[in-house]
Amino acid sequence: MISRIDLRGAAGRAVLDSPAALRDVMPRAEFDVEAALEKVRPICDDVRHRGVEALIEITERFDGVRLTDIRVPTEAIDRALAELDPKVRAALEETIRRARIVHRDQRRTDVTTQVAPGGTVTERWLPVERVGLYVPGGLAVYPSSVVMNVVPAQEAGVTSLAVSSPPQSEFGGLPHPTILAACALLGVDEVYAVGGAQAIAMFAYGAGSCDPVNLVTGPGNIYVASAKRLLKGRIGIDSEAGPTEIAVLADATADPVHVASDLISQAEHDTLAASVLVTDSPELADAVEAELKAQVAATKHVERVTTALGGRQSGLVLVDSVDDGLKVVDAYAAEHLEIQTADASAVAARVRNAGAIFVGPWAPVSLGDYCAGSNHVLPTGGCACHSSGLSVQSFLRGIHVIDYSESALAEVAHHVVTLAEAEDLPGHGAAIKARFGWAVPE
Ligand code: HSO
Ligand code: ZN
Repeated sequence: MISRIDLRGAAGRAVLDSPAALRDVMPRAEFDVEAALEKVRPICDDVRHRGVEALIEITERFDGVRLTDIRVPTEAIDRALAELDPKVRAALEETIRRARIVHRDQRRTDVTTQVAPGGTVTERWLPVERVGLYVPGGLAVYPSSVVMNVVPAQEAGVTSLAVSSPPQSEFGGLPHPTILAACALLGVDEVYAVGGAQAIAMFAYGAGSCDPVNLVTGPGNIYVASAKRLLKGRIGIDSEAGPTEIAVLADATADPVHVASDLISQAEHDTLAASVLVTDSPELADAVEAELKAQVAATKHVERVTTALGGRQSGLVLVDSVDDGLKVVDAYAAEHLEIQTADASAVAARVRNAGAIFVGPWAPVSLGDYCAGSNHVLPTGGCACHSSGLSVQSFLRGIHVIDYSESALAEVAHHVVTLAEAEDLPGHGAAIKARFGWAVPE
């Protein structure tokens, strides 16, 4: 059911030595955000022009719920917390506690650099003023994702924070109660019962009681990703999150039972989820394949997992050595990368591209999804080559503050004028000369 890619021997070497060939050979899901734009554009335009009225109509069409108000009443949020299973509450509180201590340490301090006597540049860090956090519904009702979005925003100092999540008919047209309960635990009381592309448009343009936001974060389906692409610029976005991915780099020391269960753990999210094992041990590959068969048969979401593991995005990749395996995982740039090899820390230290790295047998991705303290909103689709997961930094802006005295400007004035002339922009030079009686100080 899971395909194999053999990169051993001379033929494999040719692929491994060419980053482009390696990228082509690695499995990846089709996630065509561009193709969804045509469906999403009229929805966003409608919300822009007709606001709440459009939101109510679109929500009725897509979610089968006729909203009386887009905003979730405070009493409903409080009730969801009161009715939350105490065990789930305790687990969420621990998730929040751990996420807070990690994200608090990510805060930035302003840095002032003395460039010359009397001349300084300061990078001043300020939180984004207003943020919209999207929380999906449907297959993916994840209160843990509420924590992963809200905690870094709060630790960054964001003071205006709204959450939106689709209404569910079986919960009286409100977002899922565990989502509301998580909001209550985090002290978020501005929640909207709006989902999909229309929620992103509501955040971008504002509608009714929802003021426009500056930044939208949070995962979602292809329509949410597409709306983020469309509205980027008007709003900031975190990323266009695609289906989840796990890559495991393992050698003969890895336990096939653990490797198989970790591969299944992420395949459980989505039929498009990717589970990739990279190993230099054919014996491990065989044992993992056998384990997958046994464990998949017993797993709850058997159809979803079977489709994900059998999809072109998943596979077992055979290499000659862990060094070659590192080339493969770097080319793949997985959202989650587990290192299950001898001396896992040393191998992990050599990885260049991954959203998050899970080191050794006791740090499975499931731990990071919930209780490691790290963030689980991570770059997918190879974006780990250029992007990071959600963190406090995602909610900050660094403003450069330039403060020069007269003598500090005088010292460098002739260089500014020279460069302005070289770029045929004499007006730039004139702005300097005007300050010194039109004679540039030598
Ligand atoms: N693995 C998902 C996050 C998640 N897992 C939420 C469970 N709940 C993407 O990182
Ligand atoms: Zn997960």
